[in-house]
Amino acid sequence: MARRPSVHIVGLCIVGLCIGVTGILGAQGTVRGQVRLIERAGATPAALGDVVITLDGESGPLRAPAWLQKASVGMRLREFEPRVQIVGVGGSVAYPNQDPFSHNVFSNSSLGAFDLGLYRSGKTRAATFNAPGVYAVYCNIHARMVNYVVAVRTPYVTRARADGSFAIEDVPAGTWTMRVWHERAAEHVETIRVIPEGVTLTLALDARGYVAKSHRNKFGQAYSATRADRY
Ligand SMILES: [Cu+2]
Repeated sequence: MARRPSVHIVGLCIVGLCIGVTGILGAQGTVRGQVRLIERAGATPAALGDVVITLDGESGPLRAPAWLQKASVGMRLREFEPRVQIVGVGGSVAYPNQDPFSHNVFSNSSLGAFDLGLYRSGKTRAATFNAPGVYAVYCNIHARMVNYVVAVRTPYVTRARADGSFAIEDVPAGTWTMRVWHERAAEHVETIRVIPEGVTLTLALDARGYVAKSHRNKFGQAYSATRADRY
């Protein structure tokens, strides 16, 4: 009997703590939606899973969480896998060479060019991405190898699912700048308002202007047709 009051006090303290924490965190909602690409008639359909949706705060940059600071993109069968990789600004992407021959990894992006050099099967080198934005990453030997790194300074980021649906959970209520990117379309930028009840969006990216064209090698020249390593 004598202990009962103290149990009540503990209970009140826990309730008070919860109210306090909720007050600090504020209300949150889920941003969900459906994205599609409007493509030219006859175009090979693009992978909707390569669409990246990012929410940037109006009051300045947020901090990307630890789980976005390290990523890995394999090089296998002369392809980068995955083709699109999200990383936090300041974070790094490792490029393990899983092919039985050498690959190079480079980017001539104005956001931060790099060249990891040529390296053999089983070796891994990593690049760091210090500015937000989309970096096109290539191999100097195999022209068909293409990787896009989307560097973000927010934890509120996701790729769309294969069917184009997406969800970003626990977004603090308020105004956000939403960026929707796919390699075939101009970036879609929209201001959205998140409320605790959540937001549902339907988006269409216009990819009708997309033309598949070859990129240059790391020297700014066309890839040669010879089989020799051009390094
Ligand atoms: Cu290669």
